[in-house]
Amino acid sequence: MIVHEGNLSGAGIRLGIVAARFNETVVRTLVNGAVDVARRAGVADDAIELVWVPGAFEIPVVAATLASSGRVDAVLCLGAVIRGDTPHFDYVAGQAASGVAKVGLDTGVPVIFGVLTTDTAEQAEARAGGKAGNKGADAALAAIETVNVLRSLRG
Ligand code: INI
Repeated sequence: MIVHEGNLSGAGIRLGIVAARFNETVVRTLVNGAVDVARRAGVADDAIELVWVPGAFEIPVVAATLASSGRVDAVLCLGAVIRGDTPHFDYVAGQAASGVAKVGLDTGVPVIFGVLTTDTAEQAEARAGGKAGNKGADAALAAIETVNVLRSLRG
């Protein structure tokens, strides 16, 4: 049996991060969690490129530009869409999710969905360094594992 699994070594991996400024306090915590885990996994400091965008709706177009630049091996998309804040929650969250998925499929570069979609600010805070962990840190690990499993598959 041939089994491919990606390891969690970040050495030699270049990461792009697209972060949405909306709900900035929460998103900065996701960014810090992602950068901290990436560095501890061996990603070099100068191999991380961070781009801020206004809101989650703008993430896909910027993720597409980064993914097709040839400068990064994976793109982490970080944001927080909170239902209580907006009547157009479903549009913003839905477009962010489907746009991010499309960029990954169109470019072949792993694009990780680290956008919180929650009913309340408290739920978002719990997932950004609170009781429910840090989804930015989880996104960084998912990026590294996916890059490594793709390298194994692509030879
Ligand atoms: N953007 C977010 O990232 N999170 C939100 O909760 C949010 N709310 O509540 O509206 C939000 N809206 C802005 C949106 O992403 C775009 O920036 C805006 O519509 C301009 O295109």
